[in-house]
Amino acid sequence: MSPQDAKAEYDDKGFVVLRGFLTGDRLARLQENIGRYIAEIVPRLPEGDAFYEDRARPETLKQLNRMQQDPFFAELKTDPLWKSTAENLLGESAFAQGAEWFNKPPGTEHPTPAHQDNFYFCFAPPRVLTMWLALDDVDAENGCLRYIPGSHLRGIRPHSRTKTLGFSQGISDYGPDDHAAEAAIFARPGDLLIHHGDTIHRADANRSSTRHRRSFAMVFQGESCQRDEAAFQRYLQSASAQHREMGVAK
Ligand SMILES: O=C(O)CCC(=O)C(=O)O
Repeated sequence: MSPQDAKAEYDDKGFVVLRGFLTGDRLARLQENIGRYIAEIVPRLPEGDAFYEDRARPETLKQLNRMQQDPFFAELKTDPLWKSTAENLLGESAFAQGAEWFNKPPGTEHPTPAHQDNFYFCFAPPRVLTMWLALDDVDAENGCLRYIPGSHLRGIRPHSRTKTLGFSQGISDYGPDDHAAEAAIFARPGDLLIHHGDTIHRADANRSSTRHRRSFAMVFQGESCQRDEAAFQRYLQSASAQHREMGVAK
């Protein structure tokens, strides 16, 4: 897809899918470094940087935050391919906040609640986007992302506390009309899903007993973004309260 077409689709729907964004050596290098990070770095991380469905079972690792503490991922934040793609869609110069990894391991009950990322980030103007790269085949069975097209144009919906570690707030009045409007996005390894910070999205649990549903994500914020610090502090306090309740140390 041309950069112009990608921007037109992103502006219209609040998301765009770039098929085969990473292929060959580039995809293999990312996969290798994620494997290395999980094997060598994760065992030494504080609890807040690595979330498990069940900490006693390492195979249930489901989320990695702040991966930019590792030089490979720090460098990826300024990689021209990722950065220029984000800047084209945002329409201004932008920088990456950090790198994250998400999984829905098989055999875990782990849906992603409906939410808008910018409810967490608190940016105005909302010139922020999330780039979510599939690392496995992703479909309805293993919990693909589901977007509501055009929802980025309708503001932030009310959110309330959830019991999902890593997604502490979800849309509180998500209903049948929302479910009916969802676009389910199936993906292959290397496909990139990009969504606007105000786009509503969610994912079901992984219903497969054998397949993982892994992804690598980076959030880019445009230079014009200003944080509403009071709202952001309220969000951080609520996320910390959830972590305390769920027994996750900082
Ligand atoms: O991987 C998921 O299920 C959720 C990811 C997500 O919500 C995000 O990257 O904004």
